[in-house]
Amino acid sequence: MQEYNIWDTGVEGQESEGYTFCDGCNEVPFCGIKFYQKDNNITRIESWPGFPASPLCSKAYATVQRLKNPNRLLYPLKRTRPRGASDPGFTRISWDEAYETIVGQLTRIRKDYSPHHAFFYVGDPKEPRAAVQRLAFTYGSANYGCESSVGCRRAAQLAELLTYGFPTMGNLPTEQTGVMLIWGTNPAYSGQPFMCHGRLADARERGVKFIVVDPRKTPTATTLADVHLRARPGTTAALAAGMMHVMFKEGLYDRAFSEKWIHGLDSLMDYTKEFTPEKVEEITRVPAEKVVDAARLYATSGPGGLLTGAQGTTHNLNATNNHRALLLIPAICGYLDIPGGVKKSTEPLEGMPGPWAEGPPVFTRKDLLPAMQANRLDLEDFPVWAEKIFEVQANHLVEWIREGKVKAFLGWGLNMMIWPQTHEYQEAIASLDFSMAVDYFYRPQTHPFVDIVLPAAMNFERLAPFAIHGRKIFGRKPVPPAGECKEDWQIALEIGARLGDPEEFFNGDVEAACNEILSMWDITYDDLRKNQESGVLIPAKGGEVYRKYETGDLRPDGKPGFNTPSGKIEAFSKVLERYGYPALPEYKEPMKTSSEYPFILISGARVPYITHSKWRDDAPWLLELQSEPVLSIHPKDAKKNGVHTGDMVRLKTRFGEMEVKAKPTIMVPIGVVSVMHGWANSNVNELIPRQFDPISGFPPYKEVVCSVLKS
Ligand SMILES: Nc1nc2c(c(=O)[nH]1)N[C@H]1C(S)=C(S)[C@@H](COP(=O)(O)OP(=O)(O)OC[C@H]3O[C@@H](n4cnc5c(=O)[nH]c(N)nc54)[C@H](O)[C@@H]3O)O[C@H]1N2
Ligand SMILES: Nc1nc2c(c(=O)[nH]1)N[C@H]1C(S)=C(S)[C@@H](COP(=O)(O)OP(=O)(O)OC[C@H]3O[C@@H](n4cnc5c(=O)[nH]c(N)nc54)[C@H](O)[C@@H]3O)O[C@H]1N2
Ligand code: SF4
Ligand SMILES: [Mo]
Repeated sequence: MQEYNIWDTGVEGQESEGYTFCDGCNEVPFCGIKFYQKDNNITRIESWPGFPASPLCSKAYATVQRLKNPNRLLYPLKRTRPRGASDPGFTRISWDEAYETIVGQLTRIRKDYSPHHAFFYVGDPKEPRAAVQRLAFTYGSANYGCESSVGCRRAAQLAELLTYGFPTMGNLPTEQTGVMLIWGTNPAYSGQPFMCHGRLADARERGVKFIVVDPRKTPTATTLADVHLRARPGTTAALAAGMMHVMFKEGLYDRAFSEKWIHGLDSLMDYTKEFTPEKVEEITRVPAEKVVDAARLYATSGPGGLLTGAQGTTHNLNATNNHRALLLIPAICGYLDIPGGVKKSTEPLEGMPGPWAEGPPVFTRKDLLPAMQANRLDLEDFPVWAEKIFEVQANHLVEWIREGKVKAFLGWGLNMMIWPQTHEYQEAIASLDFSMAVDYFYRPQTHPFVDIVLPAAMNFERLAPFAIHGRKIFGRKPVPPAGECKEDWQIALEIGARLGDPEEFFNGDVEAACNEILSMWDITYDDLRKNQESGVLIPAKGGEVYRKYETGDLRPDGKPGFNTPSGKIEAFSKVLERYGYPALPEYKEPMKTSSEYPFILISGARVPYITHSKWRDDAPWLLELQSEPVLSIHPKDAKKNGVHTGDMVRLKTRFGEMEVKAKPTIMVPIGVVSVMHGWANSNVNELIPRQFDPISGFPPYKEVVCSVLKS
């Protein structure tokens, strides 16, 4: 096996430069870090000059503190006491022993059962993915999943594919944009992939109008919104139907476009008839006149843009249809793929569907997937998902393990608290023949339930993957890994090399694997080194083309139209109809409040200094900024319940309960409370049921009803 290919890290006693990307919010290599190091210590960092995403936020600075954290995993570990024991007795082992165990188990499982009985998984970190996908598919398993096939971006993407035939989270306003619709995202704090609050504020200065849909008074809403629609969580389909009702009734929609390009326009018009502004007010708690104002503003101030979140609209039991409904608003206004509207980029980098969340198909060996489609575990449970999304919907893992359909679980960046009723996944994974996890730190909510824990090199210490921004590619200049840490790609490649054909896995050489991908654009990692700061631009073949539904550029067969079964935007989805689901984006009433459970619970709305389960003891600097989870409750609700700032309260649903500190704030509306997720000692996902949207399989992280009582 080849040794890790480290770079010249400079002369002893002298400071030298390095380059890497921040992985602080689990975005694909997003913001660039230029760092200075001396004697294997990072001495300072700054925003990478010329890198498209900057400036760095507090979490990037915390990656320096994280690097030298004394609690870091530095060696491979194996468990010596029973799985789930309070002290599982992890002891240090060599990489050889770790690999022999893993490869031995994978070989046995392939022989005794099938390769599909091994489930490969990557949590929210995007960087390990391409290598892990190649490992899973080459080993022969159809069953690869990720955070997005538990509860992140892909449900919205499923809605986009069913409705528009292409994925889009919308885009930033351009010079032509007249109005923006921002639905269920708070880019002032988070946001994917734009982190664009400043650019939105600039657009507002230019006169662009903003409609923001969010139950909470977020900084995005308070700084941008001309109209803020504070819809009750989970009621997106009703609000969207109400806005379309007004547009249809007042003749504000783009009739010529809609009649030509929307499949099921008449049924949509029929369906939205009953969603009068008054009825929509009753359902969503948005005043009727605001529904009318928003509809008029959006339809008459175009071109209109759209910005949606990865998950704000899909963390409920009507996820797919809620998201489908909102997508139809820009569609009936004729704003799709026009300058200033909802653009579908003409020039993505060839061979790269979306940087790193999904690896380059040629490299990841996606060509092996069609022959394995019948072996996907989600095929029966979530057939629409299985048809459209290559990652396996991973929420029925508990059942599959109980039924003996999964025997081994291999996780990179695995956090078991991601799942609703976390303990059921912990118990299920603990009952497997074999499991392993790769991480930066030992995680008490996850690692006691697996057999082997491997130490991952951090952002400053790895070469792969390189960064892609639009058509520009940037390489890294790392320092050597601490202890015996290895980068995620190297671990995946070395397992692959030992499993079978070492050539297929570049003999474990990360740079050779990167070069295989870079060869798609006729460059090598050395070219990235030669253009370290500026990156390498891969020139586009042509200019931006709009209205591609007319030119045939949206469909693989080159015919005009959208890439859907009808060739049109599908208000009425032929795919959903084929599987017996509601074909129109129907509204479904969320869980009902009662005197016992009077509040609706939003769990996991993002906060600036924390990403999910990370950054607690990892980086004490950030812990100083956000030291504990809090529950936001409206001051009037707090007063009614005798709750004051800083009081401990008992948050309870029919499915679980926990203690948390209360923070009365007008950020949440009356009747809604919001709590942070990812805290090991108050894991809100134990309060969320294992119930799922039947189409996407998404859990109701932002729908469940609850009570709040002073402890
Ligand atoms: N209640 C509730 N639950 C939610 C959500 C919510 O809003 N509410 N949001 C959902 C969403 S959108 C998401 S994305 C998920 C979060 O998805 P998770 O997968 O739970 O994300 P993290 O908590 O960041 O966990 C990542 C783990 O990977 C490790 N890690 C970080 N970077 C790397 C790396 O590069 N390599 C390796 N090997 N390990 C690494 C970290 O140390 C951590 O242990 O949670 C989902 N769950
Ligand atoms: N600082 C930080 N940044 C992050 C992350 C992080 O944990 N911390 N996580 C990263 C990840 S994995 C993701 S997925 C993205 C998430 O990025 P976003 O999707 O922008 O997530 P949030 O900032 O929580 O914004 C979602 C908003 O949806 C609102 N909401 C809840 N229910 C509904 C509803 O039914 N309808 C509407 N219209 N709105 C609703 C919430 O009040 C919340 O303000 O952020 C990424 N960036
Ligand atoms: S927004 Fe902050 S945490 Fe996210 S990549 Fe950029 S610097 Fe890192
Ligand atoms: Mo996410």
